[in-house]
Amino acid sequence: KHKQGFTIFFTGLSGSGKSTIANALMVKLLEDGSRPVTLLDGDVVRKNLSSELTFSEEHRNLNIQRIGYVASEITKNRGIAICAPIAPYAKMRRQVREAIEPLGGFLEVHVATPIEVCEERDRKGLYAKARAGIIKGFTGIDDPYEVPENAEIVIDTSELSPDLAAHRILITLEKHGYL
Ligand code: GGZ
Repeated sequence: KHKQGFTIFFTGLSGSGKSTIANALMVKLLEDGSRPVTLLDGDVVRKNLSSELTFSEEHRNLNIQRIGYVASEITKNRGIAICAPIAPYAKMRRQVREAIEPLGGFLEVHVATPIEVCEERDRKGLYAKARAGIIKGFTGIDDPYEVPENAEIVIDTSELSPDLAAHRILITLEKHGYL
C-alpha cells in the first residue's frame, strides 16, 4: 500500500497505435483496481485542453508542457497518468521526464511503428491529405519526429498486437515496482 504514482508517456507518429495500446493498458490497470487511472490522449487533449493551439513547434511544445503538468500532478498524488501525444521533440520529452521523475515513476514508451505502416493504415485519411499538401507540417511527412533514444520500451505494432503490447508494458511496470 501507499505505492508511488507513475506516468506512462507514449510517443510516436500519427496512426502508430498509441491510443489503441493506451486504451488496452488502461483497461488492464483498471482491472487491477488499486488506483485511479487518467488517460491524456493526444486528440482528446487537443479538443479539451489545447483547443486554441496549432501544430507549430511552439504550440506542440506548449501542448506537451500542459500534458506533462497534468501528469505530474496526478503522479504526485499517487495516481496513474497515461499520456499519448505524438510529442515529436526530444527536448520536451526530457523536460516532462525531469519534472515527473522526482514525484514518482516515469516510463517512456516509443510506439515505433514504421511510417510506411502508419501511412498504409491511414485510418483518418490524414496522411493522404498531408501528401496532397492539404495539411501542411504533418509529423513524419513535412514536419520532424525526433526518434527517442532513451525510451524504456519500444513497440512496433506491425509486429505486436495492442493487447500484447499493453501486456508487455504491464510486465515492465511490475518489474520496476510501480504496481
Ligand atoms: C501531426 C496532426 C497534425 C499535424 C492534425 N501533425 O492520428 P491523430 O490525428 O488522431 O493524432 C494526431 C494528432 C496529433 O496531436 P498531438 O497533440 O498528439 O501532437 S503533438 O504532440 O505534436 O502536439 C493527428 C492530428 O492531431 N493532427 N494535424 N500537422 N498530427
